[in-house]
Amino acid sequence: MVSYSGFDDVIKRACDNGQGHLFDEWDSLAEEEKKSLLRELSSVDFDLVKKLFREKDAAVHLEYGPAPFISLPATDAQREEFRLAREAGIKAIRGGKVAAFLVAGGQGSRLGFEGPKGKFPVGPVSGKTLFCIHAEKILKYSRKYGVAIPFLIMTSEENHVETTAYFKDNKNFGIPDRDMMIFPQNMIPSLDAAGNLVLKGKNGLFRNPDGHGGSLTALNSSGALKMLADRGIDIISYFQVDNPLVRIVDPEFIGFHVQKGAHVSSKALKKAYPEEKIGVFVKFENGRIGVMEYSDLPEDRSRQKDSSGGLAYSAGSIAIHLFDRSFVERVTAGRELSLPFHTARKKLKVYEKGAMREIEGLKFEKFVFDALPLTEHNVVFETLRSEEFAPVKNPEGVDSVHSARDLMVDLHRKWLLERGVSLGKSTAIVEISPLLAVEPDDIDPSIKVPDRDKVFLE
Ligand code: UD2
Repeated sequence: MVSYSGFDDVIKRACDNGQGHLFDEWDSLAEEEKKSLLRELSSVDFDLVKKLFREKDAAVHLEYGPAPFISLPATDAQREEFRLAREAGIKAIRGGKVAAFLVAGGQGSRLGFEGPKGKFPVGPVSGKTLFCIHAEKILKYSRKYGVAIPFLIMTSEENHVETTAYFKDNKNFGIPDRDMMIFPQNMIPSLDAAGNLVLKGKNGLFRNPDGHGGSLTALNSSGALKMLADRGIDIISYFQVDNPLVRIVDPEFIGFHVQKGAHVSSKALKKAYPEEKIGVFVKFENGRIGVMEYSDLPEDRSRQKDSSGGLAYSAGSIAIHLFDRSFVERVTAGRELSLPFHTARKKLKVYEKGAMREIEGLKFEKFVFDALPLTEHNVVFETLRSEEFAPVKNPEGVDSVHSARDLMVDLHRKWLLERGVSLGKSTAIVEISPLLAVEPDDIDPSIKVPDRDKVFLE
């Protein structure tokens, strides 16, 4: 067995747990490389690694059916209910009860883009990045409601430095430093098909971010929960980096959450077609609400019809949630939050026997929506796809940057028409800056749209 002063117990623990192969190249490592590998190994929880491998194919056994949800208002009585919810929501926002929380631990690799996905330019005319659009919306909400709204961002080891530098270089897009907090999530070892730890290079373990389910633990360990408690903030508005249409601070949604005393509230939209790559809201046999990821929903269920001929599992999750701070405190108190790990079988580029090679490997991630069944106080709230969902996932085609830009332009043109503003050229590509409007009411009806093919209103 190899030896290194101060780290022999780490080396022994790794070998005792069947990971001696990690030291195959030991003699060729420089001092710093040895130390770096040992430091990483010292933080590995070998019991967890064994459990991950043992339970890699574990499935949920609870029976479930479609979840109920609050539909878009269709009657006068429902419109009145929404009006009251809006009032309650505005009261909570103005009272300083809301913070925005962006999960941005993922990279833009699926888009063929190096670096944090938030740096991807998506503004159809302005070329503003996803990060910029999110930050400017938050600034606009702050100004509109006359209150500071903290902006929390979860990154991962892969993009923390670059994300932090990007916000610093851009002066947080106008958000004061005291209202910004950027913190990384945990990393978790990836394994080969036989359950062994693998190396990403000579001196580093192959690890991946622990999934957006790690965000609740990271809120706690980063000190963010404490900061929110100190500021009297009760509601954490959670959203993903890839959706430029997200209403980050939505008075009606927040109003229902508050009025119904919910611990977790989630937005849903009608699934466009059975194979659409979004999870669906379900109600488990124990009465709890959850999300079944699209890849876990059996095909017959994804196609199942309800009595009116629509999809039975129609309420799709677009990964927008409100978490009560005290709920997050409760579920993350003490031990590690016990959300299940989901296994993804992926090709990994690993360092093995002196060379880089591609292997079939296992990556493990927690999903934030697995926290929904940890409470019986949930609200699922329907929203309109055209007003709130333009995911940027692929370089081309469905859910691509092109479809997202088109959806932004469609919505902004609709807002102008709703306010009675003439569009100038009827075919104009119009983009409205978040600093001008986050909803149609923010638009001054006397605004003049220049007679051009491409217009950016700010
Ligand atoms: C997610 C949902 C899907 C649907 C869809 C809507 C899952 C498993 N699926 O699909 O049901 O709601 O979004 O667009 O969530 N992230 C981290 N750390 C991680 C992993 C992800 O911060 O370790 C962030 C990532 O930066 C992104 C978000 O989580 O903002 C979603 O990740 P994704 O793009 O992998 O999720 P996707 O598109 O498979």
